[in-house]
Amino acid sequence: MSDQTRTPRKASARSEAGTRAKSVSASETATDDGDRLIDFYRQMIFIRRFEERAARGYTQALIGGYCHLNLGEEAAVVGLMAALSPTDYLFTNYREHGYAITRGIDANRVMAELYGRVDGVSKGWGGSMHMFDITHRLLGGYGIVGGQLPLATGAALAIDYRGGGEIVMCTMGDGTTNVGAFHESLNIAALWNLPIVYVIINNQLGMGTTVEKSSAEPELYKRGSAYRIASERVNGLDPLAVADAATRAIGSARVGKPFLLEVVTERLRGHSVVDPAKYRSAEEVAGLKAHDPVHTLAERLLREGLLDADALAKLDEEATARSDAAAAFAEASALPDVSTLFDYTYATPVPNDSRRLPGQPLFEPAPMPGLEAGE
Ligand SMILES: Cc1ncc(C[n+]2csc(CCOP(=O)(O)OP(=O)(O)O)c2C)c(N)n1
Ligand SMILES: [Mg+2]
Repeated sequence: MSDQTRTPRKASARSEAGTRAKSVSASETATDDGDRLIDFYRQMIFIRRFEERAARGYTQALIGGYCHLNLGEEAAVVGLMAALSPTDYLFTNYREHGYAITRGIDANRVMAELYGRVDGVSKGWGGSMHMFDITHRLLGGYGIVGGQLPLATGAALAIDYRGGGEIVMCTMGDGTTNVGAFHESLNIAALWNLPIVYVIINNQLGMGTTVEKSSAEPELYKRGSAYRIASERVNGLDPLAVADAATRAIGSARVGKPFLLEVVTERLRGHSVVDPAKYRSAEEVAGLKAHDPVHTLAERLLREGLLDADALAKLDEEATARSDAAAAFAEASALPDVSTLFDYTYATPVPNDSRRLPGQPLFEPAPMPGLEAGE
């Protein structure tokens, strides 16, 4: 496919979608910001309580496998999701529970997936890292660091090919910017003017390794310049700032200019629920708590008179009740039947695909030369 055949179709389809942004006066903006902040808080406190409930389910051995939480990243999650249209596509890494919920997937089904039950988003076969829901255009949940990038880039190419007005948002961690697929994907997206926003969720750690120890250029957004991709760094503890930056980034992608957005945030706990994070000092942990985005936003709502203490407590109670209800729903859901283990592995049949069930031998025992059956 040549540039001549692709460019005109893309330009017309996207410029139309890009004009959807509402223009507002300064006074409307102040009121809108208050409403948006309350709404963000409602979503953030829910992610917080949901993730804490998930951690509890893990220690009760009701959740197995890997489990990575969005604790500390709530403002980043809700700000990004607020900017995305329902028809846009989302790819994330394995730290995706908050994205799934905020995208609109029923929290009961998200929790049921963590519990590995049939009512889960991925029918219980995906678990924490592999949520997938085509209705909400969440195209995964990926456990391989950087695995989502080439796929997301391919989805953006598919949109471009069809001439649609949607965009792809692809989130990743800071550690992922050192994987080859990051560079290959950004290069191709820039060359082919793909409608994609790459978002680096910089929680300042890849497992136990800091950005400074792993990245020669720790200001990660600057990596866009190597591919002539516009980029920006934003405070990921402020949901309004994230939403506004994401809106700009998405506007750019809609007109065929890929964007790299770095959202600087923090990870309140270990890499996954089983990591005690002993590599962090007590002072560092205390500092994290002081910047906790959920508490900071609650204080702001109080200070600006947008909510009083009772209203804040009520939102917290609602979030806890919804999380407990999700856990009860998950526990009541059945475990999938083992005969369905391979039903959703591939969309189409694959030659020589092994269908070995747990407990079955790896290979059929080969007949011993010279020995006939029964000898
Ligand atoms: C290709 C590959 N290499 C290594 C791992 C093991 N691993 C899992 S998460 C992780 C760190 C990734 O850090 P980052 O991209 O910052 O994401 P975060 O966990 O902070 O969200 C590593 C090395 C993996 N899953 N895949
Ligand atoms: Mg990280």
